[in-house]
Amino acid sequence: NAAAVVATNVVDRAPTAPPNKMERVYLGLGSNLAEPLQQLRDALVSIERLPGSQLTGVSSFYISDPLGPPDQPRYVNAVAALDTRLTPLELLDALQAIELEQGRVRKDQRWGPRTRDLDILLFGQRRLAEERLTVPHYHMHARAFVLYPLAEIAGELQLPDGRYLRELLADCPFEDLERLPAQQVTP
Ligand code: ROI
Repeated sequence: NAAAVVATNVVDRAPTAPPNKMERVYLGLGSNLAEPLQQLRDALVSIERLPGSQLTGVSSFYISDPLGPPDQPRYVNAVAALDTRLTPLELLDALQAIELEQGRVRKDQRWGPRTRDLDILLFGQRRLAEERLTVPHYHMHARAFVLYPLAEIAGELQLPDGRYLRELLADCPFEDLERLPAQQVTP
């Protein structure tokens, strides 16, 4: 259980330590196996329950052609906004636990199909280059299935490198994307 794992880490901090400040995080969600729509809905319910965190926005869901090997199903993609006091690595641990909740198996094939993929796209205005985590996500700048849903919930966004989301969108055609009607996300 992801929330329990993170809750333990949070409790382990010295009781006198001040809480981390809230930061706005954007998450990319993707799935192309085992009922992708339901995968995303379930992942959002788990994300909503993360300790020290509040889910503040979810984009529409989009159907997208696979980037990578074409012999795989189309994806469902979405972007969520999360306000969190978790550190980047605490959040990464929690997201990886949520990926595994439904039994995700990490496939050998690079860029192969996945049941549930949760990426940290942006973490406040931070730039991180750690072994386990690169932020901003290194492929987000040119992927329609990231940028268009992101624009729905954060149209005015400016990236840590100073570029505006709307500039990236201008160079990124809305091709191969199909926006689905608004989703109901309930536990
Ligand atoms: N392609 C699409 N359309 N959506 C994804 O979320 C996605 N995720 C991936 C790869 C395999 C690169 N391709 C994708 O990890």
